[in-house]
Amino acid sequence: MAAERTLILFKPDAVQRRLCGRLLTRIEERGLKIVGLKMLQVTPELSREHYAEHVEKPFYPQLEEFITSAPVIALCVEGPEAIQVMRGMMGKTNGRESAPGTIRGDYGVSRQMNLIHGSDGPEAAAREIGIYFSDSELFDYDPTLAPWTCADD
Ligand code: IDP
Repeated sequence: MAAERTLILFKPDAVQRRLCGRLLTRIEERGLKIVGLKMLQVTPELSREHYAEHVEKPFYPQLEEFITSAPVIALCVEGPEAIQVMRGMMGKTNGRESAPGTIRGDYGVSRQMNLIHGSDGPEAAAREIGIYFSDSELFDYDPTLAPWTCADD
């Protein structure tokens, strides 16, 4: 199975609540590979670029206020079907509707402050990785654990 990349953000609530270590551990323990990672402050301009599809929606001003309220941690995560695997780990948008065992279902009850962003498809992943990472900030290295995490693929 070909490896796929996805853009993940640990949102300001995850940073403020000191949950980033737990979220990173979940991703690593699942067997996914971190190929890029950095902390940054999202600006209003970056927020509008990232959330272009939501800019006209009534909740956008609140979303921009939230996502710019503290730094985020951006990750590029790689693995077989990484986009869907991460969406499954994240759970539904609204923490109250998200199943126990998912990140949003285990750590939140908010629709807006839902801890984590993950690209929702291949086109979004390519676009979002390009927004947050330059080529030199993404790393190719030997996946030495791959025979132990996805040998049947
Ligand atoms: P997703 O993050 O689960 O893919 P999207 O619909 O793409 O969900 O929404 C982007 C982000 O906007 C959500 O993660 C959440 O933080 C925020 N959001 C979505 N819908 C609402 C809403 O109705 N009220 C407030 N914030 C919302």
